[in-house]
Amino acid sequence: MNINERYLSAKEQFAAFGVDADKALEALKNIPISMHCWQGDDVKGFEGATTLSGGIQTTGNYPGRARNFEELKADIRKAFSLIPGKHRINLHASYAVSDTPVERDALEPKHFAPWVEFAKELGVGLDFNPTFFSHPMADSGLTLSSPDDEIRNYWIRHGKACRRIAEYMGKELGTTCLCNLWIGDGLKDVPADRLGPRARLKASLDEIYSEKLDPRYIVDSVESKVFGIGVEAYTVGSHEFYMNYAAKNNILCLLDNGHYHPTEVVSDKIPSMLLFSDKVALHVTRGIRWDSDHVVVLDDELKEIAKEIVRCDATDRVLIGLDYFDASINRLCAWVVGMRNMQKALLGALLTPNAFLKNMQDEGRFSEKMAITEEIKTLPVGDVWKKFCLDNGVIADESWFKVVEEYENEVLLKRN
Ligand code: RNT
Ligand code: ZN
Repeated sequence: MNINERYLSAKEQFAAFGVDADKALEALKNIPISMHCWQGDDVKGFEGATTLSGGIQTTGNYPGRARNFEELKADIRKAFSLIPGKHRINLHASYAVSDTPVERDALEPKHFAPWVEFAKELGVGLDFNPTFFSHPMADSGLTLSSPDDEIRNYWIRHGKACRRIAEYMGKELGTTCLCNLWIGDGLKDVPADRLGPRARLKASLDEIYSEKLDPRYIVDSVESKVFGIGVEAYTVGSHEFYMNYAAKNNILCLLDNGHYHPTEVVSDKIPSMLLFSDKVALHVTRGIRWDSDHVVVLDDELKEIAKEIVRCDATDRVLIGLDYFDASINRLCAWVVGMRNMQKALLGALLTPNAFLKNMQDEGRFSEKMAITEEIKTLPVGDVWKKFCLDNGVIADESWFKVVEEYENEVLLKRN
């Protein structure tokens, strides 16, 4: 049987549960995922940084890392050719394109004009992040919460500059740019003062967000964390801190599913957040022990996150982005695996008879709900996925890896 025939057979099996597979394919096409540029170069950026600091770390030295704008663009282009549908690119301020070094507090839209041009060429949107790490002014481990006025003010100016850049990107590309703020601020050992740094962070954020920008072009979010590498005892920007800050200031919370306690899940947070705010943003990742940034695989929590997005009828209210960095494997492979997995999880959710199962829950038919939930786990989602790839002009099966391999041999290995 070819892909189309298998699809027709799968479609019948889903129809038996009241699910329309054609509709699922149409819906999936309209869910953009923001692909993080930083997987392409181990979060190094274009400022000549040799090490990554600020509570995060990449490990591995797989050959072929993108060393500059041209190489990163080429790699992104190649990765997109293996990912079905139209997506977005997520940038960090450390990826400014300039012949001469620019201080982070002096960044301007013009330093991102080449990225905007690239996004236009690909027909994709851009998202943005100020970069509060890998910088001498962040060496103390404290930025927006620093007791040092000079340091704090430097980073406040950086935050402001980045919001203007995000607004510019949104305006140029005609699609709202998510400007997400994450800082690694924290302490290695148990603090003597937990309140002070948080009070300073709050005041810094108030200044950064005091400038009113056009909501058609920029939407702001803040990202919390439970702990980071080297800041194990205390993180200034904790979940409670930012959830309250976001609610009171009408900005978005960004939930990174590598940033919570191991049994605390983001899937369960999504419906709660959606009851209180119009939108919520995600960094989809995979935490393993102390690391929060492994490549996204199709595991149970990813499926559960996707189910909540779909069941809450919130595919346009949850802004999905990926966030991980693995330097021990082919970096394009890491992108393609993560992006395709996010899409597979969404497809699985779209093919789930959600209304039917919800009804059983409401009617207390829990045995039947369990029986059906378990049976539908083996329905042929893969056949529908292949049809999606075929319809969107990308390789449907695992042979996409051959393309990555070929690119590795012809391009990446020649970089060193
Ligand atoms: C770090 C945060 C943050 C970064 C990126 C590079 O723990 O998840 O989002 O990964 O901004
Ligand atoms: Zn993140």
